[in-house]
Amino acid sequence: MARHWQSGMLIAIVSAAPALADNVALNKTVSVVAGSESLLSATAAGVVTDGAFLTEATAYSAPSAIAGAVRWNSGAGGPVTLEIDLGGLCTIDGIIAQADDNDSLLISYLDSNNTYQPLYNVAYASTGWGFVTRPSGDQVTFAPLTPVNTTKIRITETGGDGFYGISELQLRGVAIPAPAPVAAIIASGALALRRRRA
Ligand SMILES: [Ca+2]
Ligand SMILES: [Ca+2]
Repeated sequence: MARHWQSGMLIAIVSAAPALADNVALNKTVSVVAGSESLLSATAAGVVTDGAFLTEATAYSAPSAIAGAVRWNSGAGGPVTLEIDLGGLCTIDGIIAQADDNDSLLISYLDSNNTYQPLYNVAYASTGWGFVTRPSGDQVTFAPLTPVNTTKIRITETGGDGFYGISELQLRGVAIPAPAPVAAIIASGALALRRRRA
């Protein structure tokens, strides 16, 4: 009887976890943490997480791209680093990025040792031009990722024509509840188990 109760409790804990379906980057704060002198306009960095895509193949210098993307020329100054603060610990297992076609960008995540680790390469797009969504122009398909837990994401350039731009980054994931209550539940469950076995 006691064992059945323990199993039920564990199932309840597991099933309470929401599915990794939400865009946990939506409307999160975006900062230019390096290379601000290279920006081509004063467009607010928050366009990267506002949930809005440009029309596929929007030209790099089109008015909608100037308004809806963070664009920079790394030849004019230092490389740009954008940082997204997720506002708490999240598990992430998928990504969508819309960026200029002829560049590659590295998306990194902050690990538990406070070090940025590679998460996803926004690759040079072999088809299309202007702003192109990776992995799919349908703008809804997430590229699968090996799940990671993180609080911050960074975007850096890795190659291209010097004129970079990113208009949208979406991360499929779920916010992780504050650790203390969960740890307390597990600890109390383990304690109860030890008492029953004693
Ligand atoms: Ca956007
Ligand atoms: Ca480019």
